[in-house]
Amino acid sequence: MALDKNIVVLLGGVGGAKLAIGLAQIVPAQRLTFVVNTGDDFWHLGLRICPDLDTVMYTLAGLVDPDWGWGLKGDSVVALETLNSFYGVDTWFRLGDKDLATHLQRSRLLRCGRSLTEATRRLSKSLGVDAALLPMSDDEIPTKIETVEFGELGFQEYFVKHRWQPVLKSIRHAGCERSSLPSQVRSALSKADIVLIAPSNPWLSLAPILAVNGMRDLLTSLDVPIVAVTPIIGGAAVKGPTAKIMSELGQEATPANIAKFYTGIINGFVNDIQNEPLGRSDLRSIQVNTLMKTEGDKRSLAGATLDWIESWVA
Ligand code: FO1
Repeated sequence: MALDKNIVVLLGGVGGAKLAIGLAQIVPAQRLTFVVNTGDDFWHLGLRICPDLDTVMYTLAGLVDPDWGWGLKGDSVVALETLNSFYGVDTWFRLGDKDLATHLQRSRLLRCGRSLTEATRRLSKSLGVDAALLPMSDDEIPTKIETVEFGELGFQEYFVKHRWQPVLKSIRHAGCERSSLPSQVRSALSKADIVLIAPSNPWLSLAPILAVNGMRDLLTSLDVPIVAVTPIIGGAAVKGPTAKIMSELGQEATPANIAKFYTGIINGFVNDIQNEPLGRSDLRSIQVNTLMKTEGDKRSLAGATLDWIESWVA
């Protein structure tokens, strides 16, 4: 099963990390590259916070908090509570005491002139992550959400502070036109035998990756399977605002609309057994269980997806 194939996965945070750990259990680490959304990143309390990179890194390192799906298991928030009680700082974004070590070290490396790619390499190696973990860009490309109630919000203000309740009007990727792909992302994609798009939110997690200058052109130039996994199961998102955003953008939450989002990029689609068939003759698709509740589910989805893709060329 795909043991000799180079696999590149494009992904966001919690949903993407579930597929990532499934893949990491069956594919040799040197064959796996994860290209992670950094549109959610922000400077906060003087620190560079990269939630999706950290979620994937902690998940692969076996350190992630199993209840939240992000942050470190067994963490506390003494520093944050002290910041609030001593100095009255607003602590709407929960930064755990242990988690702070990652943000401090990353921020230190960035301030010393290291790129985010290099800082991420050092952090992930230190935590024993053998697969390559790459930010989508070394440039800051913050996702901005235009809302009905509050006008434009920074991503984490929208997602965490307002718990993704404001009605979304549009999304922009600030500075994407001046951005570039890290050479490591270019090189990994150029050598890829298979590209997977994880079941992350297409609008919030994948659109930022596709917005990096050169990414769409690079993907469309590849002559390999590029396969997306549905984040919509039975008309709803497993977690998070995918279905809500689709409705606010005037779209029904169907797998067909997810596949449509990736038009021109994907040549395969993993649909869920609970969904209606895609009904498209121009796109290969398979229906399997995509709900990843247990470690077995994550491994099974990764395995079924790779076996299916390999059967295309068999
Ligand atoms: N998500 C929350 O819902 N509330 C938080 O306070 C929060 C803090 C946080 C700190 C570090 C980190 O790496 C992630 C954190 N997340 C939090 C998750 C994260 O902001 C979102 O899940 C993603 O950005 C969306 O993929």
